[in-house]
Amino acid sequence: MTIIRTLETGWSFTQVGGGQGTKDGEWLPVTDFPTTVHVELLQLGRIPDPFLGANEWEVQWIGESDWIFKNDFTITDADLAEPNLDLVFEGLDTYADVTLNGQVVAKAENQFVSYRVAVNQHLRLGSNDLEITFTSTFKKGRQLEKDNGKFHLWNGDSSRLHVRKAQYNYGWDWGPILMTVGPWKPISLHAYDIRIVDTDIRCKVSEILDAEVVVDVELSEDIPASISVILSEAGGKVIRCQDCVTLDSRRSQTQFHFSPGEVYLWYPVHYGKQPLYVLEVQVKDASGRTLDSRRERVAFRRVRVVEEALIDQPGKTFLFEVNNIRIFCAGSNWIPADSFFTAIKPQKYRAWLQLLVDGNQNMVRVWGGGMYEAEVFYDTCDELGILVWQDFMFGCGQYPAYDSFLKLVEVEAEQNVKRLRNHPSVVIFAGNNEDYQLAESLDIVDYTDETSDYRSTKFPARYIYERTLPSIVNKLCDIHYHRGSPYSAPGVPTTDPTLGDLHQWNVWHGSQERWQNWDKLSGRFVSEFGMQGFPNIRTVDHWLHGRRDERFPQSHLNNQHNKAAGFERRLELYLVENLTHEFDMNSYIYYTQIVQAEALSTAYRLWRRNWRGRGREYTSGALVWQVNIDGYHLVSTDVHMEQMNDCWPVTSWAIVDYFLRPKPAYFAIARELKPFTVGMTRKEEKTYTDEMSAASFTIETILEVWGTNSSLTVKKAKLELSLFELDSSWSDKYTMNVVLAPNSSTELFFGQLPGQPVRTKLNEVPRTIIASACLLDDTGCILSRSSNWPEPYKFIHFPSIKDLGLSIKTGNDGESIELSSEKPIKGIVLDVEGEDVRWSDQAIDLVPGDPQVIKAAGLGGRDVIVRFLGDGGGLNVTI
Ligand code: BMA
Repeated sequence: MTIIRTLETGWSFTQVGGGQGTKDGEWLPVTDFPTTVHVELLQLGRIPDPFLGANEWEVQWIGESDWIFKNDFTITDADLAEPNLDLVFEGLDTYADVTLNGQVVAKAENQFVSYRVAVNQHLRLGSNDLEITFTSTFKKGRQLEKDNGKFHLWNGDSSRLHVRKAQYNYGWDWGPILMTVGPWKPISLHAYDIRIVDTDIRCKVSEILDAEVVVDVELSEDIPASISVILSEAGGKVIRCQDCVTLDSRRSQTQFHFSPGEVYLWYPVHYGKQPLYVLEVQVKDASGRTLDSRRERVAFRRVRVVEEALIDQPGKTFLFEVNNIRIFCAGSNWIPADSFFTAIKPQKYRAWLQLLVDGNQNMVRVWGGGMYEAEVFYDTCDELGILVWQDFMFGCGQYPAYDSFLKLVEVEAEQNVKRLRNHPSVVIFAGNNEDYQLAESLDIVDYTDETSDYRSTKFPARYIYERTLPSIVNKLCDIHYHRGSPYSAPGVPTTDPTLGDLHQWNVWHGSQERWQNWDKLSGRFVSEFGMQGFPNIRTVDHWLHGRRDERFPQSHLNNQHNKAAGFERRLELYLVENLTHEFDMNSYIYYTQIVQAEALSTAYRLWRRNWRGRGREYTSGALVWQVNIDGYHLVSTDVHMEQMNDCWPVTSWAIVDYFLRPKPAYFAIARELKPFTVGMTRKEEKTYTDEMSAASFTIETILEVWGTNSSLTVKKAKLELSLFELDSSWSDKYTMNVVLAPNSSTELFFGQLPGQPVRTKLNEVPRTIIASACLLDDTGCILSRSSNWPEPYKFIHFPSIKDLGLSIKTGNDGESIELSSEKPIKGIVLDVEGEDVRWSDQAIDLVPGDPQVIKAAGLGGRDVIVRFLGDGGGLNVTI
């Protein structure tokens, strides 16, 4: 049996030659293991917190220094008697020479891989010295760049393209430059007779949803052994147990076909349960002694990426089908949740992913500029039913493909595909993030060439994305491979909205379109789009770190905590186009958050409408950029939101900030992703009555109303459509019974906006009519609400606050509030002084006759601060 001894205590580290933070020859104790240098120096108080103020720039020397980590461990006679002794390094960041008792035993050059080294001949009885010398990744990268060429990129230092390390460590448009260094994953000593080298498990589900599993086992040596495979339920009940048949000297195989009801299928969240099984491989000798065993968690599901012709529209679908159910994928892009990977604890991963599910999302994309995530990330996705889109770790770059680089990539891809392939949540591998887009921007991609080797072209990494990675993925698993994100189809540019996936950045970046035009900017699967919004004021105060004089939107420290090029212009562009706004710190936070909430919820609303049923899946997914921001978390491992501190604080596209405080956009999106929703849009239609005249026309205001239903059955509901004029007491109401088709959207109304006269002159100001729709089930329970206001909001003359009839009542327990009003109110965001509250909703609109109750965990009966459009700078409502 393999005996594993983890080397996690007794480590110390030093800076080679000493430097800014340490003295030459000074060995410092390691507090946490695995670890990296910044984390340790911070624990020791040797560096300032890089996430406060502008301290990022005080710690840049760390990444340009060399570091040694050392440990001594004891070896006994019994250890030495073992036939095999291996040191296993699960992850070294990044360039490292490992010596054992003075002998070099390993050289590492890829952060994303593990290393196993046979060390029998280097070990001695008693104390053994292990030393790992990390050479500066940044300097090594610069040398590689000198030797192999400088290439183009977006974000970071161009030397990163030669280095297999988390690319965002070089700085990104939401992240600081922090070049981590150190033994970032566990190190252990393995003693064994023989070991299982690989278990290739293929859980297959046929078109008629029959399940089977085929298991291939590979041993380290050819010795007489019996190999059995046991499949059990998660609770331990054995379902099948069977011996393998020998395939060749070291490989054996077995397979199980299941009868109906023997195993259950795994479904994405909201579509069914997530039954998980344990598959154990046992290797025994003739006397029945266990030589090795391995346990893997598995599940059964049939996943297809369907690319087929559409009715009435060009191109093809790009949709995920699970167990024959077509799924509208609504989710988020995921960047590493921490600048210092070792500081993110399992509970924090779980808290993030739970937040995603609570926000009615069902997919997460592990973005290519980060890292292949920790095991717990995928385990949690398996358990919660979150679908994972997994990029390979290449992002926004013109990557090389010279031999030594390619070799690193091959090992990395093989190891990581093997590590991830048994997770039922992982449904797609994509070759890279935006590398085809970058190549298109440089005009170095020849889409007519599908056959050459590419390595001698200006886009050499096509070899990686179109040869290396697909062949590894297809050899090692049954998961779909996609050349990149975005990628349309062979021969077609990535901006084609009718094929493959699309990154829609023409809102914010690119041509800076209005978000109201998301419907014209749709794609078959929008895997990125976003809008920035400031985080919570407490988060801003955290990075200001007591600097009250910097507490204004344009301050130096607020700029330091926004890494996006041109962010001031873009934030302001979307503000001035849509709102009138004040410019004090609190107001700026509120208004940018409302813009973000409006922009992102509008996208989900309009794109979900495009999921129109079989053959009409015009848009099959929308993944917001981005769910999280990276940060670090050194001290607390607690997951309660109010205790999340010490993280990287920044203004970014994130919908949840680094304290795991959701921004209003998080809630606005969640409302659009409920199982049943109602959506509205209004459009002006100008018709010329005489083709010879430009002065004679009519302008009609058209209201369109639709419903969505993500369940698999027809939903009967009642639609109540109420209309209010903001500056009069006029109102109107319509009720109709509606039937929502299963797993699609259904059009419910198209016509002139009630109450809005047809205009014949451009100076006729339209009435400020607000439409409010409610979808109710047959018990009168509200399934969904939506309101539609005339835009842009900046034209609206909001009523004075005293005329609103706004009432805020606290529930008896002091932990909920009921909001009601006598006039429509747009964009309500709630807050309190002091400790944050966990609100169940934010960025809501109110209309007369429809009070809303919001849960407020932690409110404790405190006064509520209410912001809304037209509030004149904030209203402190005393309850
Ligand atoms: C996307 C991403 C990231 C970037 C984001 C915001 O295209 O792939 O590289 O952080 O845009 O600019």
